[in-house]
Amino acid sequence: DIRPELAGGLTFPPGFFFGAATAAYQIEGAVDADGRGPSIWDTFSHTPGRTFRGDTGDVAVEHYTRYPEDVALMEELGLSAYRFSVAWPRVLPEGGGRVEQRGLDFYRRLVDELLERGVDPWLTLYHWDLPQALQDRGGWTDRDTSARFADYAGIVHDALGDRVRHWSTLNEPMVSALLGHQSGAHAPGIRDAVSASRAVHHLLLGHGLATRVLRDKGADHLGITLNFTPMSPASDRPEDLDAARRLDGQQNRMFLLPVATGAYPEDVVADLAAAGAPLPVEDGDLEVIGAPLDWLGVNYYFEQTVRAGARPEGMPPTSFIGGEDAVELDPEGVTTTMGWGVSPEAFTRLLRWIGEQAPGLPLVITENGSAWDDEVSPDGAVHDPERTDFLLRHLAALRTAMDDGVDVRGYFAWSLLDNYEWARGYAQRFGLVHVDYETQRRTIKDSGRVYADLIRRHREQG
Ligand code: GBH
Repeated sequence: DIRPELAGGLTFPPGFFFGAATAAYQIEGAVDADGRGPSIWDTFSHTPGRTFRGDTGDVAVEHYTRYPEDVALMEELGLSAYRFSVAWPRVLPEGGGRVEQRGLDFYRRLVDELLERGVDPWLTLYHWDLPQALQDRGGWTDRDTSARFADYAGIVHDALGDRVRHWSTLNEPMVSALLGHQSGAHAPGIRDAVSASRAVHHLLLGHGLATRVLRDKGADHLGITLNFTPMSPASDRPEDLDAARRLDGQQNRMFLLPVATGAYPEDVVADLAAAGAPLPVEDGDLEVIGAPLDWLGVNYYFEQTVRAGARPEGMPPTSFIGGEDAVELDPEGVTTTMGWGVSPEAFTRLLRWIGEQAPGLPLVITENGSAWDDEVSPDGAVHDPERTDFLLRHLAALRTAMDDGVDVRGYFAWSLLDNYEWARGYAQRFGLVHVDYETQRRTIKDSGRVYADLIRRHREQG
């Protein structure tokens, strides 16, 4: 059910901002343009069997050349802000060493276009596209990659720091580390607990080292983006409670607590050590990782219920270290085409919890959205009542958390455009704007129009 009455009654405090988000490999295409080097996602997506139908980001939605049109769409939607990522292999095709000026120039053109149209750029340095040259030397399992990331951060800041104020180091290190190295569902497609736990720590260390570099260069609005999946036990049997504790530890607490408090949760440290995959922490690392931030990015999609027990045959491998004896239950009720449940109430609860864990740290919703089977109808529009419903209910849930005192500054919808949904390819459409993959034609969906109305009303009230 669409809820125009909900949209009408939904108001946000003055200063609150609305935007939309994307990521480089999901939209840019042009993988060989202007000296770009290969990333682990080029390698992975071109490896048979790794992605749905073998889909790759080679072409994606051609944002690399169509960015002026895409920025015009942002203006049409009335977005105040746009969250995008910089592709490391465009800037440093070999991961380090030689800087590719043409890669930096692309982002400079994009940012200038945004500023001209009154859209505030929010830059993410790493959204999963590690240069393949660094993977060849161990990637995130190698401690040196953290230092290489900090070098890269400094180079991008030198090029764009005069015009971009909001900086995020990493997008969802949980996914890079655990889907990349434990379940192998994402690039680099490794399935090894020791590699996974090393990747966790080296990503966070990379975040901390980059934070240091950016601070030295004067960055004053610096954050990180984490994904959160609230975990509940299927029952209050001790085994189920413990499974939920362990998975919550690795999904949520293992990333939030070190950046917010400078310490890993003790139970998680013990779980990983018991699994033979201890976090490779060295003296002083946590001080680096826990350096103060100006904001925390929160990505939320769904909640999960978990029970103890052997994973049934045919179930995808676990993303969790030592998680072979835990099973995620199928969601109840409506599911998106990703197979994900819809639970705005869990969003409210999550935000309250983060507010308690990280007091004083302003939050920004850096991603929230849903995938549905959208198509352009004969009237030329894209009718997506499910997405509108999802959007409005999550905004209302967010508003409830804010009423409870949680300090949230802005909201980015995932995503601006339909795009390359990683291992799920082009079959999953998350956009507020529909893309016809044959013609690259963009069509604002009904949900995009509802969002635009809400933003317009917010502006008029503010
Ligand atoms: C985000 O990831 C990404 O940042 C974005 O690029 C992507 O397009 C978007 O969401 C939509 O997928 O850990 O194996 O139990 C969302 C990542 C997916 C992380 C589900 C937690 C739980 C599965 N989330 N995942 S698992």
